[in-house]
Amino acid sequence: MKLKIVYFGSSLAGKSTNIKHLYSILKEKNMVKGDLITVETEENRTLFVEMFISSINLFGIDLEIKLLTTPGQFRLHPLRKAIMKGVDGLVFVVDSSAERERINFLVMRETAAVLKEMGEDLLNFPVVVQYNKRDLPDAMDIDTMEMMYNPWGTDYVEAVAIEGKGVLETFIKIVRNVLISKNAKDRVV
Ligand SMILES: Nc1nc2c(ncn2[C@@H]2O[C@H](COP(=O)(O)OP(=O)(O)O)[C@@H](O)[C@H]2O)c(=O)[nH]1
Ligand SMILES: [Mg+2]
Repeated sequence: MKLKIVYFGSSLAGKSTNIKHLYSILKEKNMVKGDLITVETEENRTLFVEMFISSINLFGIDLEIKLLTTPGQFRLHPLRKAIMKGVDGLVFVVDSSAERERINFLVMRETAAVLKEMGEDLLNFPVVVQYNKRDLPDAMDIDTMEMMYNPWGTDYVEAVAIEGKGVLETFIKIVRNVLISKNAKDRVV
């Protein structure tokens, strides 16, 4: 089965860090197909899209999973739309820093708008929320962030992506949620 999973979140939340760590974890287990691809989107080299494909058996199912990050910058709306096309599941990487409260929220709203244009409803989409940067001194407490950033009431993972903490757990949880959602849809049909 083929799946497409997109990591979204404000710029600097840790999306690239997640993807790079995940790639090296899975590569070591021979569970990647090809390289980690980095696409430069701006001349100043600060904006990137990363992508790789994992060939993996999870929950007894052979999966080919395409993983992508989407840039946080609002002016990249068209690019974000292209990346989101055909997405099966989303990881919302939240920067735990209190300073990033507003921008985290705006990115969630922007993502909802992108999905809506595609005829999808973010609130009915398979999502995992990752509270990243738990090591920061101004990291907000989880209960507060749950109220702000998890309207789905879905699984969340506490992460320190630079140390690789929570990275694999986040990935496995989103795959699981996508499979559950697909299974539920199949039964309805
Ligand atoms: N303190 C801390 N910094 C992190 C963590 N994860 C990522 N970073 C740093 O945050 C910055 C932005 O990370 P990046 O993955 O490029 O964010 P992106 O813009 O969402 O792709 C980088 O300097 C990372 O090293 C974390 O868990 N804790
Ligand atoms: Mg990045």
